Amino acid sequence: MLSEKIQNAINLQINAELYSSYLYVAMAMYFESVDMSGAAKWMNSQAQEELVHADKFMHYVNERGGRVILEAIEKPPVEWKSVLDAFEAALEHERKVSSLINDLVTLAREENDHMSDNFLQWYIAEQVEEEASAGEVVRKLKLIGDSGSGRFMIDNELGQRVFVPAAGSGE
Ligand code: OFO
Repeated sequence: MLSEKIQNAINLQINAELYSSYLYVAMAMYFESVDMSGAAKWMNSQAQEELVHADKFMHYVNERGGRVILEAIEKPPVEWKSVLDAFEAALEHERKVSSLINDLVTLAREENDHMSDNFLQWYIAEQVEEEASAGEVVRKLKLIGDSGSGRFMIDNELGQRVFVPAAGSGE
């Protein structure tokens, strides 16, 4: 059985994951508005991953005899200054999520909840990838600068991304 403290904290994290998805859909729509359909596809895949993150937490709460409580999801921004600006915001957001996951692990340890601690390790590993993949796009976008052909090429590359649920997700 989950303690109320852990249950409440995970419910907040479910909201954060759903917001991540909402934010990335908003970014994908911005990319479409500036004719970057590859970047939009990349970000839509990211948005789907976030739904998997939320879903995995929801299943866990239920498995441990807790109750999922869904709160309102905050409205994401509509516009960014540039594609680079949006990806930098995505990277910043992932860093924030990593810190939230770290706090959850700390709480699980304080509560002596080894099951939650073990469960959360999947997210710890996932955040390493999440930060790395957003960071890689930021670096590439900085390299191409204002180059139109560079922008065309990176959009093509980003458009290759296909959503594949990570191993162990959706349990
Ligand atoms: Fe992007 O990792 Fe979940 O929120």
